[in-house]
Amino acid sequence: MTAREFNFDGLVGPSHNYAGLSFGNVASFSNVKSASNPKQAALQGLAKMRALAARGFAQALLPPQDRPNFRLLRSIGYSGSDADVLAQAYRESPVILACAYSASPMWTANAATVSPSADSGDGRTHFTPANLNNKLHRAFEHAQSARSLRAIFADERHFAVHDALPGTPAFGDEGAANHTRLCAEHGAAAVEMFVYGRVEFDAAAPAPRRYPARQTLEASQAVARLHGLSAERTVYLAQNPDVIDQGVFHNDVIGVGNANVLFYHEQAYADEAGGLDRLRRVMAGVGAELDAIRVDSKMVSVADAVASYLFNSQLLSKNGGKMALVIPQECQENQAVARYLESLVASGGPVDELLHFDLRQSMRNGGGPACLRLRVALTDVEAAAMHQGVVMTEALYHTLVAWVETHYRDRLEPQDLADPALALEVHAALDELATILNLPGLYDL
Ligand code: SUG
Repeated sequence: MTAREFNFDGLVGPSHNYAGLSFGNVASFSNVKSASNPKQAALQGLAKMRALAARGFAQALLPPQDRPNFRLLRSIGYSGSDADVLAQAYRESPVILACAYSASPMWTANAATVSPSADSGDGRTHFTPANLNNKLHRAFEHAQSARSLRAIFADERHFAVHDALPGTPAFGDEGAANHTRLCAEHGAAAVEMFVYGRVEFDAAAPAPRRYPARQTLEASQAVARLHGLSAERTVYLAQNPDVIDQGVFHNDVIGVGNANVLFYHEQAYADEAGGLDRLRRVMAGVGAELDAIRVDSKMVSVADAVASYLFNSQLLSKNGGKMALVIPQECQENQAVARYLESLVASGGPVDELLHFDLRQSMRNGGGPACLRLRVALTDVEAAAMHQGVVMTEALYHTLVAWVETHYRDRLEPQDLADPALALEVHAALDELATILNLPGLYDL
């Protein structure tokens, strides 16, 4: 069966801000409380979507989420009118107000784990929204993620959207950021590779000391079970805890896979040789041969990988068999990484083109090109069965640019989150967006 990989990019929401909420994510911590520019952030994301769609890659979007989360604020005791709730929360716990306002659903690699129909037990595409329970500001995303995915992938003959795993540390789940498919081509059965940072019920398993491991083995196994994956085609690899402690809070900060290619840093996994060996053997079972592009520390240090987001790139299959690497412009500003990329393209290997984008607004919160997209491989029949209003076209791009220009601020500072007008602006923007995307029941506004 042939299939195309759709990238569902997160449309950046109107309250994109820098609140330093993600301990273990170096960029988020370094830019705490600086002014953000939501308008520019949304336009940067849209420019990437438009350019990739124009190149013929299958491109769609996932909508932003309603903010602030008044349910969260009221559930912890703030009361009165919406304006009262905002004023009290800002006075007493501005960081919790920032959590309620975070536009973090823009990083849709964390929205869910996806298993296409070629891999799943019942021949449907399965989605498990990630509970993201390691961080308060992300732990309530899954409700709207499930709602959005169910609205887009409503046809139950083709799609199954599960509930998120229980929101408890044993099942810490960060979605597709720690998951990749390795296969001969997108429509073929694949090896699904899950990377975890710790094991809840094995105290002897490797775990980081300084920063949290957000993904557990138990969560990855539960997702594989829910999706009906075959045990022979599923591989679980432990992340190297030392790189988590250097700011690699998701595996997609240090490795990316596409088709039969795994592009990764030598320090990414706790047991590199054993892991690759297992992948090679299991991939042989699906008729695919692993093409491992290994970057060693002498070429690019872990610090340079984290600063440039070299591995948070998108590897996209082009017609003709070669791949393009979608990178943030920070990769070209880092000398070691820029030098490495030149050699990569010149090597005659699978990557023959670099596509770079200015995603600075997202990067300042630790979100590169790969964080901004959720991959969903779909057959033509499945692609026709999903909701079409979210597929990126030139017309939708222009409509959304006009919508952003109308509704988004170009500067947001921490104190602006207390302004009741901002909440009304977000509501008005999302109300109109639901109409633009032809998803009338999308929000419970
Ligand atoms: O979860 N940053 C996000 C970045 C997510 C990147 N995603 C992937 N690697 N797939 C996170 O750490 C920062 C929010 C703030 O500090 O305001 C934040 O949530």
